[in-house]
Amino acid sequence: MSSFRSSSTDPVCLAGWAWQPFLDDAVEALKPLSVEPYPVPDRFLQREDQSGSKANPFTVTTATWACKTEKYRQVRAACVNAGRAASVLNFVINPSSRFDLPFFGGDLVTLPSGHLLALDLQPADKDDPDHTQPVWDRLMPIFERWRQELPDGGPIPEEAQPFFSPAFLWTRLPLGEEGDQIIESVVRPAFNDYLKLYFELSAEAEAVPAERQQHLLAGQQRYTAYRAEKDPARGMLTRFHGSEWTEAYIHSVLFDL
Ligand code: DBV
Repeated sequence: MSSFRSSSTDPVCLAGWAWQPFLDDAVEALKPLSVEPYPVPDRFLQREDQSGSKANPFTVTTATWACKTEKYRQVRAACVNAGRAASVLNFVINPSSRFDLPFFGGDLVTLPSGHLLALDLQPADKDDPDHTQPVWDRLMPIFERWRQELPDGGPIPEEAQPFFSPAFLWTRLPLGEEGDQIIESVVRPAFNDYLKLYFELSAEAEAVPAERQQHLLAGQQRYTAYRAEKDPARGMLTRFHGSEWTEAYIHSVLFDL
C-alpha cells in the first residue's frame, strides 16, 4: 500500500487515464467557488495494487479527489485506472441539507465489454414537487437534446427508480474509435451542461428553514444508504483492493453521510 497524494484537493494525474478531461472540467468549474479541502484518510487518497493473473498481471490505481464549499457538504471523485481492465470516473456532488438542491451524479465506466455512462441530477425526495419541479423544468430540455444522440442504456432496477430523475442520461457505447468519438462530441458536452445547470441552481439556492433541512437530510440519508448498499463497483473494487479496504472506502468516503 503506497500513498502518492498528500491532500484530497491535489490534482489527480493517473497515467493514461481516459476520464482525466472530465475530472479536469469539473475541477475547473468549481474554481470560482471558495473551495476547501474535504479530509480523506491517507489510505483512500491513492491506493495501488497488482491484479490479474500470473500470466497477465496489471496495476490498478484508485484515487480520490474531494472538496467542500459553503453549499456542498462533499464533492468527490472516485477514479479507477486499471488500464484495459477498467477505467472509471464516479463523480458525486452532495449538497448541504441547508439548501434545496439535488445530487449531481456522474458514472463514467469503461470495461472490456464497453462503456457504461450515467449522468443525472438526482432528487433527495422524488415525491416532493417543491424539490423536483424547479430542477426538472430546466433539466429536461438539456436531457432531450443529448439523449437523441445516444443509444438507450436499457432497463435499470425497479428499486432504483426513486433515486433517479426523468432526465437520467444512461447509455452504453462500444469500445474503439466510434465510442471515443461520441464520448468527446456528446457525452463530454452533456456532462458539462448538467454541471453548468447544477452550478446555476446552486448559485440561486438560499438556505431553507430548519424543518425543511430535516426533511432534506432524511432524503439524502436514504439516497446515500441506497448507493452504499447497491454500489455496482463493489465487486470490482473488492477484486482489485480486497474487501476490508473496499467496504471502508464505500462507507467512510464514497457514501459517508
Ligand atoms: N459506480 C459507483 C461508484 C463507482 C461505480 C462509486 C468507484 O457508484 C462504478 C466506482 N458503475 C461502476 C462500475 C459499474 C457501474 C455500473 C464499475 C459496472 C459494474 C459491472 O458491470 O461490473 C449508474 N452504474 C452502473 C450501472 C448503473 C450505474 C445503472 C449498471 C448497474 C448494473 O448493471 O448492475 N451509478 C449509477 C448511477 C449513478 C452512479 C445512476 C449516478 C448517476 O454513480
